[in-house]
Amino acid sequence: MGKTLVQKIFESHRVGGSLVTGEQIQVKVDQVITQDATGTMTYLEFEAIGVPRVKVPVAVSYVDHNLLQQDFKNPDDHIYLQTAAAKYGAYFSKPGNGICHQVHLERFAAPGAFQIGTDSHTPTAGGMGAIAIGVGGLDAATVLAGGSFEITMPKVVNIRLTGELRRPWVTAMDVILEVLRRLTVKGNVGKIMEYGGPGVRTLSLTERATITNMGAELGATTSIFPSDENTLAYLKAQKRESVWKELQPDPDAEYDDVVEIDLGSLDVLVAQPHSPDAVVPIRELAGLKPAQVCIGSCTNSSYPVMQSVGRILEDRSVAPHVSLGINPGSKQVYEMLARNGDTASMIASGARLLESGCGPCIGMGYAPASDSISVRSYNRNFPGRSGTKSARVYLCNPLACAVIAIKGELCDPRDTDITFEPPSEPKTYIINDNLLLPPADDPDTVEVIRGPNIKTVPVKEPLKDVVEAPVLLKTGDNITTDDIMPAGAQALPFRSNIPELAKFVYSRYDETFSDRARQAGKCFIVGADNYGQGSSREHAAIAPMYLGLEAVIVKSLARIHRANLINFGILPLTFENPADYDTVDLNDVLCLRGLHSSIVSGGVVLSVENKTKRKAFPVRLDLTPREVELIRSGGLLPHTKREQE
Ligand code: MIC
Ligand code: SF4
Repeated sequence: MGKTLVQKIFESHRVGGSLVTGEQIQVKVDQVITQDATGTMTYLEFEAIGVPRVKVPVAVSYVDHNLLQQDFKNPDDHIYLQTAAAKYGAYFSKPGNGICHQVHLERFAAPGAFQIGTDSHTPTAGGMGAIAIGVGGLDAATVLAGGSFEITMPKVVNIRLTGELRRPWVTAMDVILEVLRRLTVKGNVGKIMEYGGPGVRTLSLTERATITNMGAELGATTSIFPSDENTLAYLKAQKRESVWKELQPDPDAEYDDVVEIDLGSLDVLVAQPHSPDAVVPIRELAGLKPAQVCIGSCTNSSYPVMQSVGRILEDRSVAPHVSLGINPGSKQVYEMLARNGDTASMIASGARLLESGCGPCIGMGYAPASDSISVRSYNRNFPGRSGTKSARVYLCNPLACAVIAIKGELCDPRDTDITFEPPSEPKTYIINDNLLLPPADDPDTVEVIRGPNIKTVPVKEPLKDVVEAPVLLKTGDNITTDDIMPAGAQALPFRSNIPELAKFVYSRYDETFSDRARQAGKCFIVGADNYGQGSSREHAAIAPMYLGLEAVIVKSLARIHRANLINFGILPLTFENPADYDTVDLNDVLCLRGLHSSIVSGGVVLSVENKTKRKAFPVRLDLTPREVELIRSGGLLPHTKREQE
């Protein structure tokens, strides 16, 4: 039987386990990326493991999320990361160099590579033909320290593309919005989306990266494209053709599922508040008036996209009631736009040019006004993520965003009088890596500098035999890690200070949670489907663990959050009978007994006693042998420490 592209790359990196779907596999990792908001914790954990130098061929520590520098906290984190990278053997991408995924695509991503990253949009590099998976910080720290990466071998879904996009106005963003409309944010855990079919060759490398980037919103493990002549053309233009190789699935490869998309049938689409899968044709919402438009983010800020935006804005004006913010994805993109005059067109149109970083995408400044509409070319529109709880965020393609900023209302650009000359793919990119620092040659002379906001990582006690605690929160479906552990300008500076960060846990969702948890000392959270979707931030596990969270009991869990819960010793329980969700109420006292003997690998059913209701209900605990060890130890850090002793 022929092999899928996914199977080929897993096979070439396998160091243990099995390639059979659903079984555990261990792989060696080629590239590890971190960003500042998750990276400080990752490098603190790497230090706690106690290995002197990173043991992967390429590690890159990016700074892109928190660039506000309201006081000493962010710059202290940046200096910690810079000195840690130099000492421990990672490249350091300085603030200003750009968003990790965009820069990584430009300078490091390679076809056939196995990459992990402490950011859920790590799959961007799948556009290059890499397997690139978002993970929690502790999983990355373990790999940096020389460990293999373990994962359940995913299913492979073939997304078969035919036809060609109706350019210029229908873009790669509309492809992924269509995939989200069909497959939704739920039910894709444990799957890799492998793109194929004749439509692939009609998409440029950066268009493919837009699609794999926002594939994160499906909750899938990752997404990948073949590597072909378009991949080569991009790598040549980046003067990196030496890493190119052709990668295709075998013609007789078998997939777990096939989804067909005719690119030629796609319209300009928009995701409505508050979920990336609430997708409709933009024409259905024509006339809605935004107060803000944002163009950029790791999804849509490559040079060809930004150049198109510049051309659309040329000799035109942003509507009086709209504020247009543009954050180009990298210094390379920014410099090229500046040199060819596109930034001048943007500035002249009235756009506000923001730094090259994540910015408004996670509410790091540029928050929209109360109750207003913000239209963004970004990938997430979760409630409150923009920094304004009452704002309503719509997601659509960057060229439509530019037209909307000019017209002052949602519209299909094809229904307007605006035209522009679409640019061709650049033959060469400007290469200037002066913000990308290689690791130090003489690490012994480098001192790692730690500011006062950098605290040690809290560690949980080993698993108790009996856990009794109240339910302090009962949530609905699709809880995001932005609900659990908000980012934004207030909370983000505390990513390396868990005691302070813990005050923000669930603060947007239920502002009493953190205080109630502290008072109770121990607690359970009950949730519904797709609990913990979104970001890779392990802080959504560490900070609740610090507040005494013992277990979540939910209908289903998102992949990265589940791994993070286990890494920090929190039991990820699922209702055996989803209907039991309705029988548990807030403040019910639940009790689990005999955990030491009953937690074994392969799937067990435990009985949860509801002491308040005087009845019991069954829950499932599916753990691999490794995960059983982690849960017993109180998490990965105490486990690793114990193994070293
Ligand atoms: C996001 O888009 O939600 C983030 C902010 O990039 C996160 C990482 C983080 O919380 O630091 C992600 O996607 O993993
Ligand atoms: Fe940054 Fe937004 Fe991309 Fe996350 S989704 S990496 S916050 S630009």
